[in-house]
Amino acid sequence: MKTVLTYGTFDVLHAGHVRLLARAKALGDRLIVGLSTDAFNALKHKSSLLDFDNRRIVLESVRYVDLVFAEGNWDQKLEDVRQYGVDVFVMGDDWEGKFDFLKPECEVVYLPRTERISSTLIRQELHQLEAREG
Ligand code: C2G
Repeated sequence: MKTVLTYGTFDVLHAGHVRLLARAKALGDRLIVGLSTDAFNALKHKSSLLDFDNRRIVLESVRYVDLVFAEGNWDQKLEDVRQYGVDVFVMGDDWEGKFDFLKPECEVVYLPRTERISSTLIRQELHQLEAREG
């Protein structure tokens, strides 16, 4: 049973997220995801439109995802890797190199991000839509 692990905020789930999750799952037999809590997002200076429970329900519905747990801080990854018996750690390549400290514990894979889609873009579009429609 090859276990793959990834982390993220996964706000307003879009094709970029799903493609990351699909490619991550394809690297093993089960994919577990550390979902950033709202408090941790504040630490990441990242606000999300949807709160943790909403983001968790949506993420758990994705066919590639086998388990979702809370990511509450920057320092839990090593423990998570050990606790879940992780074989492969996956992140988008905007994180290239940032998690190489996990290499003694598991394979570390950075995958190309999907271009021209992001939660930030979606939010901008929403704001413009509101401005136009008033
Ligand atoms: N992603 C992608 N393509 C996009 C947008 C996101 O491949 N167009 C990937 C990111 O590279 C990341 C995952 O989807 O691997 C989740 O993206 P975010 O929700 O933005 O996650 P992030 O805020 O980067 O959180 O401790 C790690 C952090 O929790 C990562």
